[in-house]
Amino acid sequence: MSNGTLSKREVDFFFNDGYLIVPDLWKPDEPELLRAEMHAFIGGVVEELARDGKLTNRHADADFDHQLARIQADSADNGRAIIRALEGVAGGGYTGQQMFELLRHPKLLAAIESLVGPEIVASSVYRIRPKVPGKTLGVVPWHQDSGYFEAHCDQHLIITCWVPLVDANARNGCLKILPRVHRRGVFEHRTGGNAGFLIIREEDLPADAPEPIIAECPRGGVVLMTNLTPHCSTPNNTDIVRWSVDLRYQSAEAPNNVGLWPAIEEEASAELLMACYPPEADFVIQSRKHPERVCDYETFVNRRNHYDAVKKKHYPIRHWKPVAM
Ligand SMILES: O=C(O)CCC(=O)C(=O)O
Repeated sequence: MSNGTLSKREVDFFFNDGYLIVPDLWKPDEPELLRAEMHAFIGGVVEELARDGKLTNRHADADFDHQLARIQADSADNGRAIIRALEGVAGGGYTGQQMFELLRHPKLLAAIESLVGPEIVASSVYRIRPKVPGKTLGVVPWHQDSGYFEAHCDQHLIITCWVPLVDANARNGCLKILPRVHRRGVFEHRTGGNAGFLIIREEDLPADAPEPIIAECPRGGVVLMTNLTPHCSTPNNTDIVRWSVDLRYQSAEAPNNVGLWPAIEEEASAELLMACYPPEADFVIQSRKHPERVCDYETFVNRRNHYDAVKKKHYPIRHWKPVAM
């Protein structure tokens, strides 16, 4: 098994097609630590719900893939409460140690280094996506990640690493990717897509685009995409939760807010608004030039919590029109 460094062929494919599926970055059971940690976290939330009299069947015998699905089937409110606890208010709340271990996993960083070089900044814009069976909540419409980022970052490469924690396939709602259109800039996005996500309407996607790729990826693999690669995700028609996390990285030369600790009550400063996604904290995750700047777990948690407190203030990102217009 490789150390994660991508071959020239893989790098060329990524830059040509705007994505790359590495089906075997890890051994299939390597994401087990994060799965186990999140399963324990869910167990804690389930206990709280039971204590508050909101839940009687904890489905404690169910494994990580099934427990949330069964609780959700009993009560959508309880399912939502668990997802909210995991995701936090803005989507990326979970800061367990294993989340950080994944973010700084040497194989993942070796793959990222192949694309952006050795000085790597990780973004707090990472998301846990528990797509529960039969619900439309986790079905994400067509978008480019740059639709969510500041326009001054459109020219910079921000890598999305989509890491499935189950074997992700068309039945349980893997990603769909539009290849080879990532050099055509940011397409028109609209607000008010499914579940509040941004959407690129079909008519705003390039008519001459190739057929979308069904980006199936086994557990242990990763799907890499650029910030300009249009993608969406499909419904989960199975009885398991389609667990995944998506992580984002960029070269330290791309705009970021590393080292900034904005005052909680402060209006967003110009310096802070230089980041590609100012509401959330960036941090150095690998540096050969300045190893002393590499973030440790404690700083990671502190930065995340700090920005959580600040980001409730307004940070204008981009002003897209509503979908109905
Ligand atoms: O996991 C999904 O279903 C969607 C993920 C996504 O759109 C993203 O990572 O940008």
